[in-house]
Amino acid sequence: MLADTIVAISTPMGKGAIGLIRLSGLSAFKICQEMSNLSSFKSHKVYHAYIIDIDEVLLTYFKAPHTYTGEDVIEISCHNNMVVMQAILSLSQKLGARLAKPGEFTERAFLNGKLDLTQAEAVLDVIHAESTYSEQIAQKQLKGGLSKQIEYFRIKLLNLLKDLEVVLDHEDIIDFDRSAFFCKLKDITLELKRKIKTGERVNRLCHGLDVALVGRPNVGKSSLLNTILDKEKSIVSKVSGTTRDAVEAVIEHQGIRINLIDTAGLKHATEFIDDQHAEIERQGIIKTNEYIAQADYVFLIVDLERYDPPDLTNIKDRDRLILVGNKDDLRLISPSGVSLTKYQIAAKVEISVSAKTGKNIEKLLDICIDDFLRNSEVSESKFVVNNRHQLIFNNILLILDNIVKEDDLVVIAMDIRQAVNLLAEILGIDVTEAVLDLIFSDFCIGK
Ligand SMILES: Nc1nc2c(ncn2[C@@H]2O[C@H](COP(=O)(O)OP(=O)(O)OP(=O)(O)O)[C@@H](O)[C@H]2O)c(=O)[nH]1
Ligand SMILES: [Mg+2]
Repeated sequence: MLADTIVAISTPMGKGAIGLIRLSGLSAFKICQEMSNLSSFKSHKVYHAYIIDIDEVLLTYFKAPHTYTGEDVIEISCHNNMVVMQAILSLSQKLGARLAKPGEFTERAFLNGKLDLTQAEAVLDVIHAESTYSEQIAQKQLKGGLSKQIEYFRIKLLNLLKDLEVVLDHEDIIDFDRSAFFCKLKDITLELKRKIKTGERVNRLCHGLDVALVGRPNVGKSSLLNTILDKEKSIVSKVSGTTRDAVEAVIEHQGIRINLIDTAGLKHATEFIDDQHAEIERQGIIKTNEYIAQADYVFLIVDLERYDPPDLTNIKDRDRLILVGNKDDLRLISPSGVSLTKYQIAAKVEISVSAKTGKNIEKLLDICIDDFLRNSEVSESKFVVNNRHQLIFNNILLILDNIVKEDDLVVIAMDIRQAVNLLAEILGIDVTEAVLDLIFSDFCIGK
């Protein structure tokens, strides 16, 4: 247990029914005795009490070590009024507590071995989750989703190291079966790579899929965005070139966040009229091409009312391309109506929709999510690989991939040991204070 006792308001600022103040540390219990009318408490019980001269409250005492931080914890549920809460906070400080830094309760949980670093990060992910999916993944990570994977690979590498050390200790009598050893190492590396890739895709899904709506002017990109959102977010008009600046919007579909970007219509080079608007339009199209390059999926929208083929020069990656024929409601009644096949564009999937009637709009959104989840490892994953993990994993893979070039068994053993240590670093073993400060500073005060 750390020597000092910390205190913080754990609920957001503002008025509300209940506010929570939390104390953790050696003196939490004593401070609570001194500021309330109660003198004895049993652990994990809630008491009706008075904080003297301040408020009528509910007090919960959690005796170490079975607490969130691993230390004695007191939670005070009072009226959620800033005057009341500040008064309790000041009184706690007068009695010996100090104000907690952001994330300090969770940092203490980590330092006291209640959570490893991937689980502490998961606490932050739960707080910041912006979709049902990302919240669920964070909960799984909190239960040890990534920790178990790391442990699995650590044991595999340690077993390999053990084999190697036996050879090193008895080099004169045991022959080293180099090919069998490298075969095992290769299998572990491949399995690790697959898991990392899955975790990275899960991370992508947690942040949301980026979907760019692109196509010729007037095909109905903005109309489609508005229909998906069920509100008039983007300006729609008969005038070609209505959208110039990208319009971004976020939706949740099947519990997953989708970041939609409505873009400026792609004009052919010959269509630019050299007036003062041309430069603005060109800028808009440069931006559109940037969105195309970055998006997870590109909805290439074409017009089914009349044939108007787009220029595909900047859409090279067909694996991310979903061909969307819009204005399906007009296709058969318009004299110039066309079918989607006439466009002859090779895309991952093609679908006819109508922004006007809403036909197939749900299906369109299902397509990209189902495609992303098609890999069952992603849909069943219980862990996420964030940027910090990714950097460490890259170093591990660099070491494992290079071992094969090494002849000296002592160096090979050292390299495997280093990979094992790096795996431990993901869990927070032997990480520097600077790394911890960086992670916990993202937390809110009181967590
Ligand atoms: N009948 C019908 N009309 C549509 C549909 N989608 C869009 N429109 C019409 O097509 C015209 C152009 O729609 P917009 O959504 O502004 O097209 P856009 O692709 O965003 O155009 P720019 O921003 O100029 O590139 C408008 O008059 C819409 O009402 C549809 O599904 N059916
Ligand atoms: Mg538009």
